[in-house]
Amino acid sequence: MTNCIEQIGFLAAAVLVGVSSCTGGSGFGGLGGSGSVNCASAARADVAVKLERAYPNLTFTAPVALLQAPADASRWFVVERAGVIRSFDATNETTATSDVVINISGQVDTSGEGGLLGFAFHPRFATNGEAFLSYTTSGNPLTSIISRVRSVDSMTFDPATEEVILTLDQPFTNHNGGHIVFGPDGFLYIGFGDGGSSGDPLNNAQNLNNLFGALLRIDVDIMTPYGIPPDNPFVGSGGSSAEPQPEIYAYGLRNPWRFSFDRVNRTLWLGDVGQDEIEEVDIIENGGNYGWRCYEGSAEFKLNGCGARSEYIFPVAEYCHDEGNSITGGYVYRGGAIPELQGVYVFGDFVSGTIFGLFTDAGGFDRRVLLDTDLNIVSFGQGADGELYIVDFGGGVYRLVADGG
Ligand SMILES: [Ca+2]
Repeated sequence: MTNCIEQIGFLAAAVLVGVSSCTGGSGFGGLGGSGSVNCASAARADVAVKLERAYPNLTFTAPVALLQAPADASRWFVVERAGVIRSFDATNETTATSDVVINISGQVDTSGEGGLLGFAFHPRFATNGEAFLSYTTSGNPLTSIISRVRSVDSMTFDPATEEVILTLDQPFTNHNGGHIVFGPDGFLYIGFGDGGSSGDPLNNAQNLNNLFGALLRIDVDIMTPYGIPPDNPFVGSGGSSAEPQPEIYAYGLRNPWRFSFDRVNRTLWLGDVGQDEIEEVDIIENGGNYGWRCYEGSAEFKLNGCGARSEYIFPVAEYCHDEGNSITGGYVYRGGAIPELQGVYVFGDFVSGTIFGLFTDAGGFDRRVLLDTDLNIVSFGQGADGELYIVDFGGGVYRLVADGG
């Protein structure tokens, strides 16, 4: 390969499978620009783990997410990119049956990196039957939709119950973000990418007057279509196109691809997909600016109009494109099967298939390789019991287990 193919996230990343590295082409002077990026490959973790195929009789079509309903370990729910959500019996390892929970494929546009990209149960799903969808529909070229659906049987959702609560017209078909998660505070967090193309040509992620390149936080339980949590950084703003958007919780993101809350200490972890050189793990703070298009990871990218370096929050871990090309954020391990991983943030790379662990050490975090796989790791899933699962975009679900051998 002589050119650096622009890295645009989980779908375009598929094109890169088999490309061992990406050479140059970013135009910012390379990793030496800041002198602070450590491109050394991660060492092997001293923890014996392996993957086992979970529910081997089930294969899904372009799955992008895996989750359980709040405090309910009885079933798993799988989000298929084309617009179908399925569920299956989590207690039957040999089950060969999955049931359609909802099918909105007729309104989902999978152009570029589009699709049904996120699904979240309301924290009180057991009593209110509410869940939320995140997908792209046809627009100019795409429009991102966040909507509420309601279940009357705790198992399926009638598309006729859908209530759109937020829309965002996408200028390009890539970098749609799309992950949605309820926080331990009961608010809905929504990740949106920078709007797409390459290098954030519209300067969206640093612009507070739009919702691109940001993590949003809204209250779906008050007002219509939603309210703004009182401690959002721009609460009180009118929210016109000339003002900061009150939904923004954090910004300066390129394409947040999966984020999660540590279920013990509530830390919010996020994987932000890089441009040509660097993939990053961020710990998200209220009001934080995570740097993109001024910085890619810790490296300078395009500094025109940017503030002092101290105004940005830099990754707690990053890796260069010799180790992978598209980060997939995971979870802090809180299961019981692998005691050595307790409290370790586990994440992966869609292209290289590597699974990493971010171990705490005296100086901060130490990124180590847990496993090399040949999977297209598109998401992690966390069971009610805290165990971790890996979703292969090729269709299978895998479980991270101790390697007793
Ligand atoms: Ca960043």
